[in-house]
Amino acid sequence: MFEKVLIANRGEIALRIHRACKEMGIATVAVHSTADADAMHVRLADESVCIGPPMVRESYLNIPAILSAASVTGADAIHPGIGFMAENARFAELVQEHGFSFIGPEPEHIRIMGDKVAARRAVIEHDLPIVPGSDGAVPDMEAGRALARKIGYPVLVKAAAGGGGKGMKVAGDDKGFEEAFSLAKAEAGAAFGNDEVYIEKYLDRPRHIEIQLLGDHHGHCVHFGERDCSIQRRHQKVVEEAPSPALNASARDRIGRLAARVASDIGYRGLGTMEFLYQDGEFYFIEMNTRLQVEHTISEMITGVDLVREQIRVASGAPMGYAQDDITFSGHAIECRINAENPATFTPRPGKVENYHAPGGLGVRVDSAIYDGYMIPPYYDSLIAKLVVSGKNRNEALLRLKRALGEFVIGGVDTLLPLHEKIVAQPEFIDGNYDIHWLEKMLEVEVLGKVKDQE
Ligand code: MV4
Repeated sequence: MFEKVLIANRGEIALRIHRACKEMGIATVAVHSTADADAMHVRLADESVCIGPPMVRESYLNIPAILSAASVTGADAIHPGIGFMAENARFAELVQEHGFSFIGPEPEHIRIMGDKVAARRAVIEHDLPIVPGSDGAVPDMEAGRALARKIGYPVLVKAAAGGGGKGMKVAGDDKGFEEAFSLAKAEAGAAFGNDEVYIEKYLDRPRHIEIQLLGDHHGHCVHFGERDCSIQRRHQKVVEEAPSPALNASARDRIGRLAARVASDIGYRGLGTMEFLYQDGEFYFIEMNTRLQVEHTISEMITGVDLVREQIRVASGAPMGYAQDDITFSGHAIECRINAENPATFTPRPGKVENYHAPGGLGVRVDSAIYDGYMIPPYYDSLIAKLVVSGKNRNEALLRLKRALGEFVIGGVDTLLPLHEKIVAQPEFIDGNYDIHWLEKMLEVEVLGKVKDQE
């Protein structure tokens, strides 16, 4: 097992990883920018190294500075956390070439899954259901249009280097296709320096359901069930829950085992998540994330497994030591992402936190690195806390969520807390009856209501 881990991240996720390390008897090294000198992840770590100025290019994305910090502190492994270096295959390679363990998958798997065309090809060979679409990248407009007709409109043109919705355009007919194809290609080229695009049949009202996976270095893969991440705005998740209100135990078991089998077939190691769209009772693979995810917490609450601990264990080469049937599911969990943003416009609102009071009690977990008097810097992600509730069943989790939101006080800055209070009061949310467009529609109706009030 590792003796010292360098955590190449900040905020609540750096703290989350630090906590797992401490419980495993592993010393931690924090890295930080000059803007984060007073951050909680720096205070709690055993050692810390300043790696550069506030801008992420010069600090949290500064590979030589991070590797030097690992070297001077004598760390034997690097955990990339979420974002920043987590899905950078070249970083993973460099970490290994410098003699450290990378707490994540093999660089090869990061590379394959980062290319959405290669990802589709990799899983289709192993009989995972995918959205009907092109076999590979679409070479030109004519080939694309012919294929779009064959698949049947509407279709989506997606960037091979994409994910997160960038360079994605819907086409409803031949004329729309020409525009969508050129726009998607131009956007992809500008955003990723790679203008390869592919085509999929457009699903109009799916749910986003993802399967949490873990593979060890001995060919063994298991799943930890699904998370429903349909409640999002502009590709930013806002609320996640596990299990999905849309699945029954047999559907869960079927897709979970299938995903774990495919992960094992491709030799996947570490934590990973397969994303599916789910519509009319069918699953369609879209992408795989090769990292720990923000919403891993809800899978932990319904399985009782510390996923970060397991991720570190398998990265050290330890065999998993348990089988799929040893993972049992009980109860229900919901996570609310609390961002320091205006709850109507979603504009980031950095500033000083005042009157901070976190909720507590049975079934309530808050993962956060903020504290009373903390200055939220303007340079980084606006996620400042995750409120995670669990209960014996969905109704109990919902009641706890309402109660906990009522207790939560974060003064001095705008946060999404008022938005979450609105969401939990919506009948469709209470009934679990929502798809990926539901939150954006709810917000539209609200704005229209306000305009009417002014008239
Ligand atoms: C789709 C889709 C409908 N049909 N693919 C958005 C980002 C990327 N991860 C995949 N995305 C989508 N792919 C087909 N064939 C709709 C979306 C989509 C979406 C997916 C998951 C969660 C939120 C979303 C919001 C808008 C669109």
